[in-house]
Amino acid sequence: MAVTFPEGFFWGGATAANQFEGAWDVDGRGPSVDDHFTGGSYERPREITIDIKPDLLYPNHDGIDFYHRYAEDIALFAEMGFTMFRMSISWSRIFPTGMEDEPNEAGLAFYDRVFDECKKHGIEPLVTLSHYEMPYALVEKYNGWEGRELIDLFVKYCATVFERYKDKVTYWLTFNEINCGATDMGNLFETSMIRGFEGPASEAKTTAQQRFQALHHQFVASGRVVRLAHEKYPQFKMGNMDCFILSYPATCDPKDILLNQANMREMNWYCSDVQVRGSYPSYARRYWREHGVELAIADGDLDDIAAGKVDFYTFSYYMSNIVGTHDVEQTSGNMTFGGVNPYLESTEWGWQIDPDGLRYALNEIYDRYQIPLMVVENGMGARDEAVVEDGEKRVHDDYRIEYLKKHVRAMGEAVDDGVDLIGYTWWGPIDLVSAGTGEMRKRYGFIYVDKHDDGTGTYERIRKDSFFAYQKIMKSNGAEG
Ligand code: BGP
Repeated sequence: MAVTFPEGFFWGGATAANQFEGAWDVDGRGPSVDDHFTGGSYERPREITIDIKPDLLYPNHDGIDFYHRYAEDIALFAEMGFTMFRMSISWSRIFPTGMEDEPNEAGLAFYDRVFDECKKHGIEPLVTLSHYEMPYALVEKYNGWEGRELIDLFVKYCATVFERYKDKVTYWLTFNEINCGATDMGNLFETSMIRGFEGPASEAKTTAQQRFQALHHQFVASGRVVRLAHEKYPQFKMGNMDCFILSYPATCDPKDILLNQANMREMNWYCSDVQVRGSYPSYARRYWREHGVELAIADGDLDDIAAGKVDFYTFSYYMSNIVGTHDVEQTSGNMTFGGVNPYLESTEWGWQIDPDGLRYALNEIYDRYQIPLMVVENGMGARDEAVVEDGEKRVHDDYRIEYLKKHVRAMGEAVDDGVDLIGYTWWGPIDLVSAGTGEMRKRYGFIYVDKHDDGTGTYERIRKDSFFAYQKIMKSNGAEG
């Protein structure tokens, strides 16, 4: 039986400003955190530099030049059949240091052009307000989200873009993968607590106290922003965004079951419990105590969190792993995410491919929250090559088509299970710079971009085989997956 997705289901792709816009110092934009991260590679971690040195490669400075090619790219998305386009606004385009009284008009005008182009093609924008970056000046002054001052500055920025784009954007997400900020894994991007640090990003360390305090500030900021949206713009739909890394217990030893429960709470549930339910979960207190965390909670913070419950839940889903108390072999790759599951295959980067896990995750999330869900990132990074055949450039990426189809089928099963799933945006529908490794050769796109890690390339866009596969899926509303 073919899968049936609901009428009006959103199909599309997801991007982030810092990974693809380029034009990092154009039209008044201030440097963001990500401009201080060098490129990296499979073997070499990205580095953080206090000064931006011209002799090092900063791939995000040019990205894939969406800033100048947005019309061509959105036309390609429309040709594929997108009904939704997830993108982020670069905070430092709007407030170059985050602290100005007045916004930068040229930055605001750029997103007007992008939203107008989407509208022209009948594509609904889904806008992330903060995707792995903030004005770098806020890192220098406040050490990123460790500073409580960030709350007001973020609310000011959001109020500005809400008012400006209120007739063009309905769907908003506050923070990308907010939960990564609590773990060691991604705290540098999410919370940007890197003041004064220089060297390999993997060696920059923060304490649990700093991370959970920074997260608290983000929760309050998110709560205030959602409340503002609900009060002033009732047509807006506000969502959270979590990085869902599903874990299974390695064995049926009850100790493994408990360990997995703790892992799932820390990694996947802590943040969404706060943002969906509007309060800290009951297990938080013990967790804070055992990790030496003493949160400074100001008067009114918990009210802001309570008033800021999101309307829909969104997440990224790439992989699953296992956790256990016995010997568990760890996945290998340049970023590892837990134990090896012998039943699954991995990408070259060690990310274990698990479409059934997506169905399982969707059911678990929906059982817990009972609000509409969107998968706003899912995808497969691979080293694609453009080849010339019959005088035309082509990219054959069957592995990506297989990955896509299996995940679409898994979502169809979840819909059939009763999950209220309303959209799917593939990560990196056009090749862009990898967040984790800072390289171009980890490609996710249905559209190839001729840009390479050695700095060469024409930026030409080429349709991959997967472009046509996704087109078919979207055209048939998931039936031809
Ligand atoms: C998510 C991020 C994205 C994106 C994606 C793929 O965690 O939200 O920004 O980059 O992962 O990760 P990577 O680029 O490291 O392959």
